[in-house]
Amino acid sequence: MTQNDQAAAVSALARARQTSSLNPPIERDVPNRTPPPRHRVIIDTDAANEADDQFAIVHALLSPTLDVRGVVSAHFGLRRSATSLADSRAEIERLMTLLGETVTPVADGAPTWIPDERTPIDSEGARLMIAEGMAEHGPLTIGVLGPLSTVASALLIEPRLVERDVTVVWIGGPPYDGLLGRTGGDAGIEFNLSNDIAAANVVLGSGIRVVQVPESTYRMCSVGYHELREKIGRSGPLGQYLVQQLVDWNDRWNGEAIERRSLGDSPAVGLMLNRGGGVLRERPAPRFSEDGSLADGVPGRSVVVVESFDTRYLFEDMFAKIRAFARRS
Ligand SMILES: [Ca+2]
Repeated sequence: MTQNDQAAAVSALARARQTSSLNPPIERDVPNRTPPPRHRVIIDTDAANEADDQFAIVHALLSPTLDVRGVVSAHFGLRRSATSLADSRAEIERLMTLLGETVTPVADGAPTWIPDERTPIDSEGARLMIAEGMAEHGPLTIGVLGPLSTVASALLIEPRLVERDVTVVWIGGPPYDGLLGRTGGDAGIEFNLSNDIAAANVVLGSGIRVVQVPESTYRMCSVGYHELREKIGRSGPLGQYLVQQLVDWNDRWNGEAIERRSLGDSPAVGLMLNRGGGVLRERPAPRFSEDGSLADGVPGRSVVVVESFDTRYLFEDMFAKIRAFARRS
């Protein structure tokens, strides 16, 4: 067989494979007749808890393929503030002002943790989640950057949400498989979990689709002061605010010299923009014990755990959008 004969045989084989029953055309092989709809999302955020929610909120609101149906304020317990829900609301509104954003609804979520696993706290934010989740408008993703109090309340008020095409992306929970937490456990329960363990058990046991970004993954999102200043430090009032509030937070709360922070809430927005950017593993959904440790969950329930995320894409996309916003402002 000559080289030409070999090439022809390989080409014929490739064509045969493409048209065989093993590789038939699928829905995606048909060209778009109309532009695909934007992704419907809700951001649920304890925005004033520290300095990373701000970046995720801004990233979502500057992303043209995301249809942000609302931003819901969340509490962050009592450890750093007695008015955490109001603090989060004020921080969201500060960002909305910097963005010149007047259309996206802002709603208060649950002001504290739920009393137990059967008792919701009604709120404007829970009602927004129910209305959007029950609407006949296609998939909805709720990105939760703090405790699960409001989502759990929405599920307890309207259990039919689990039958809808709703995905909860949650930033929180301890590492799996014996991996150590941030300080090897000295810091206590993972922060977002600690602010409502009952709510986490409600949501993971409910049957709603959950994509979880545990601490071992969200810690891998650090940015340094120098990088932030180079990338967005001169990007108008919004860029300046994002950098300065992060430095200020570290100065106020960090007990050791530091020049970086993990933007750990950002993977939730990354997963909305690029689900394929995560390394995912489906595993049985756990329950969380009172001390925050992992225990066996409801049989048959599963959770998709994000084990790593494409942070090069995530942060370059965010920086570019903030710079572009500054140029057109
Ligand atoms: Ca947060």
